[in-house]
Amino acid sequence: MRKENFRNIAIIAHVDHGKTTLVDGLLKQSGTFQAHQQIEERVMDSMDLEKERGITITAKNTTVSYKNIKINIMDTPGHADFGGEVERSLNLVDGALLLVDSSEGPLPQTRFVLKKALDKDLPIILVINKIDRSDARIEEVTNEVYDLFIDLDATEEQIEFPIIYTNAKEGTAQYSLDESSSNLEPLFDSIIKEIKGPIADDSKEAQFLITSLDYDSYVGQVAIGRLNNGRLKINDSYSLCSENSIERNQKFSALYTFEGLKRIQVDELVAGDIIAVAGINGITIGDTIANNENPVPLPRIEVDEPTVSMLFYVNNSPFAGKEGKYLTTRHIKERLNKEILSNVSIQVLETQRTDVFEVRGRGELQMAVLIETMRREGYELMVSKPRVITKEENGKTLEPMEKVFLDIPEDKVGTITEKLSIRKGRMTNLQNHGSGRVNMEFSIPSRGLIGFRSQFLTDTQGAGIMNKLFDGYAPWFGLIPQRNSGAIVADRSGKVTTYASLGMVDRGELFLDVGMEVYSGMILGERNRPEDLNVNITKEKKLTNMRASGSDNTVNLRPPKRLSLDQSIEFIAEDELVEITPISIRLRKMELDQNKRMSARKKEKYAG
Ligand SMILES: Nc1nc2c(ncn2[C@@H]2O[C@H](COP(=O)(O)OP(=O)(O)OP(=O)(O)O)[C@@H](O)[C@H]2O)c(=O)[nH]1
Ligand SMILES: [Mg+2]
Repeated sequence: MRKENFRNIAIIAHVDHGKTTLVDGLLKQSGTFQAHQQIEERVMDSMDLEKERGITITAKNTTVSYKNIKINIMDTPGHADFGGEVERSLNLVDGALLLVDSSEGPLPQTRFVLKKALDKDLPIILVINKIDRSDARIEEVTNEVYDLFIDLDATEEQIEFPIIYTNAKEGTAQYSLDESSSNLEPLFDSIIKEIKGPIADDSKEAQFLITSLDYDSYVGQVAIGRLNNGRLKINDSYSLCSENSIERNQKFSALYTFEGLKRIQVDELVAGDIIAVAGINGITIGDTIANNENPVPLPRIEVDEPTVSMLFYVNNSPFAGKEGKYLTTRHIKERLNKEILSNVSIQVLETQRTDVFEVRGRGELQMAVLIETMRREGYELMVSKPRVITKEENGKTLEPMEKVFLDIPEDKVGTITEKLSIRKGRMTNLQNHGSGRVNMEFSIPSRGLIGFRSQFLTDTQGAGIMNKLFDGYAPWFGLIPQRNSGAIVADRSGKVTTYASLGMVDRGELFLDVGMEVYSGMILGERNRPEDLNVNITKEKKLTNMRASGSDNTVNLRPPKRLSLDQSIEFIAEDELVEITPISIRLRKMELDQNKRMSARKKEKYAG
């Protein structure tokens, strides 16, 4: 039975193609807000980190009403590291809007999300967005999308997708390019016409698949998902079907349906809707809430496996505990366990050491977001350099591969090709459009890309665009040289002095301001040569050494290069750690003792 008074859709695209902006328009034009209400841009990007980084990190649902039909919309992230969010969102919907930027065309993540949608046999509406761009190439981009469908083995039915042209920023949509439009009605109408209502039956036994978890300070944990069948009533009892067990006689403390950005409390929910419930403890994403007597769980949500891993250490640096609230093994363990309840693409493994946890995810950005979230919550921890997750097959070690797509200025081709080939990248395509920019494609072990982004941005002076796509596994490529510079390391604790910093001007680049406290073994900067350099950065100028007065002032101290969390994670080598507290980000050697580091190096040399 189809419920024609509902539509459940997802908006999917490559990063920045305008999904969240389009949702703003849909919300505004469906009368969700009051006339005088001030609405911020990209209102669905509600997390602080989403606002700061200008990207969507978690998929979120909202609801609009059009011609008496309730449209539930999932806004999904476009960055590859958050692909798991797209995968889980597609479980909730009966169709998808595939957004494509009118100039950029389909990019790697367009391919990833479209493949996932086609695998689920979802009908697609192609939305060519940003038609106002002066460099729009709408016809070509449309053809590229057809090619992509064919390349992904879409069925004939799937390929006959409708096309809508939008300017999400202005909130306009049109059926063809030679008409004008002042609103999104053509898009609303296409959603109603092309995407069918959910197949759901109120009279069947209840089945509610949990696809996301939220926390509310009044009611505690809130579970969100689609009520696939049956009704949920506030006074009835239900079963919670977890991965390995079924708990009966569960009662809700509240039931909710969605309206705009709000949750509305109700006493009863109907099948086909996207809903939320509170009051049931111990829920994990993928669980089903079902009939009490005769529970039938739905298939659990499956997402692609993680590809990178990082070790999270309890902070044992000399400054541990000075700045954070939570730092013990128990704190870190509890926090990570909480994360996996609500984040489908992260895994946490114990290690041989009780104070070290292995965290697995889809990429460095996803890891950085988790770490940044933790530090803002008051945690202190240390993390290692990200590593790729290998597989064993027929006694051979395989490592994850990536396709990298670059769009760079012509004169950078040489530098970038050289840098990528050192990292075992192989060029598979090169197109020079004669516009001064060149498109290149490389096949490269994922390992070779760890820490490459900042290098790439420096080499292209910020004018390069890099996208990547997971591309299966290949036999281990052997040693890939990483950072080829050494670190400047503090040989004692104390405060950074101007005098000592001036002495470093020819040695490399410092990361710390004068006056900052350091400890022995802490990394102060990047050396301009291989091999680490241990220095006394706390040295004061001896009065007896004073030459002509004011000689200090003639040499200007360069401002230090303060590394962000992402840059710090990219920078560190295998034997180094990033120490993170709510206030500071410090880099350090794993082994703080200089003598022990020296003897380890010697041993390595003899062994090698
Ligand atoms: N010119 C123009 N800019 C647009 C349009 N739609 C969105 N943008 C801009 O594109 C940028 C990205 O928009 P978002 O809505 O955040 O894109 P997104 O697809 O949600 O990005 P992620 O969620 O991070 O994948 C913003 O600066 C928008 O203002 C459009 O139709 N025309
Ligand atoms: Mg977004």
